[in-house]
Amino acid sequence: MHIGKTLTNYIIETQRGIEGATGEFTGLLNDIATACKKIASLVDKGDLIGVLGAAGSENVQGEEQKKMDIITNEVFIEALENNGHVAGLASEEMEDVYNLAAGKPRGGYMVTFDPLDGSSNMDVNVSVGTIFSILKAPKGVENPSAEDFMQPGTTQVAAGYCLYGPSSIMVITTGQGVKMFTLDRDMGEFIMTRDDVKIPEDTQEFAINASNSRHWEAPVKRYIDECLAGKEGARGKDFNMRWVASMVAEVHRILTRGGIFMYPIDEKTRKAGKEGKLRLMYEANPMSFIVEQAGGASTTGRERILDIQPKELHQRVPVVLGSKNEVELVTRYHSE
Ligand code: AHM
Ligand code: MG
Repeated sequence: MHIGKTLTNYIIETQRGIEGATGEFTGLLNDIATACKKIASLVDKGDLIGVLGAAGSENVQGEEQKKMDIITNEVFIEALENNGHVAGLASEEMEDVYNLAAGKPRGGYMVTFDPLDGSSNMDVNVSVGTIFSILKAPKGVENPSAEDFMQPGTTQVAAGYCLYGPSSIMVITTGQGVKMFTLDRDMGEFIMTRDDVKIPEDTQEFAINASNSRHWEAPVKRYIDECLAGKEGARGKDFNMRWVASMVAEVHRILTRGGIFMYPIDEKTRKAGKEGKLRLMYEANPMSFIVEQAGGASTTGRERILDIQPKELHQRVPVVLGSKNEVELVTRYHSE
């Protein structure tokens, strides 16, 4: 039987093509894959091992933490902090940068991550995911500060997510297209199942949380109204709608069959003094890198997300991503 290329094989091959590569990056991606396999197993066992439900605490952003938010954050740290591949970590679940304990070996990379995105879906047995972004640590820095993480998305060395759904699927970009690997649980390996993933440029499917519609800004309202008007309206075609409330699942659907995903800024968010719902450093940037590498587009509605100069670790941004022609249309409506 043909096994297919493992994630490990793929990473080693990729590294061979990079002059001066030391194996540190290969090691780091392997550490991340190990963390994701562990999380896949925990997600799978769910209630059997008592990991569902609230933890009774809040994260730095004042959001209720699920037990799994805390557990998966620990899994990620443990998998990454001992092998000398990273200089520091930052996560949705931790207020400050996580510096390694004195004496632990340091590496040249920094990782930002959301260990369990869409975690409110855990309790209802709907898909969740892990998102990560890999940056280079500034030369010679052993204990990076938040300031050292303030690099625009264009500087990401790699980004990816692991979707825990009917299958667990790891999606990775190192800036040379997008690859998908499906976890074979019997082998304990991620196996490449799609090479060079491309998002169709056009779509008839949109995803937005419509319960916020009364707060939307005019360009968003215009775009969605036109989708809803269907064949008889300005767009001349019918649209379908989806909302999973798990960004990883939405982006995965878009990579698979196209679509547009929007979590725009609205009046309510503005009044609350926030710049959006999703976080730049460990949600919007890695997903934008993946989507652009797959031929899609990603903006705030007003500017390309990857060009944003970050100001803080937990900065929020509006997100409009997916099929190129639709994202460009929404962005044009914002400029008009
Ligand atoms: P989280 O990181 O706290 O899980 O929040 C991010 C999630 C995204 O995955 C999803 O797109 C969005 O929040 C859903 O928000 P809403 O509950 O407003 O529909
Ligand atoms: Mg999240």
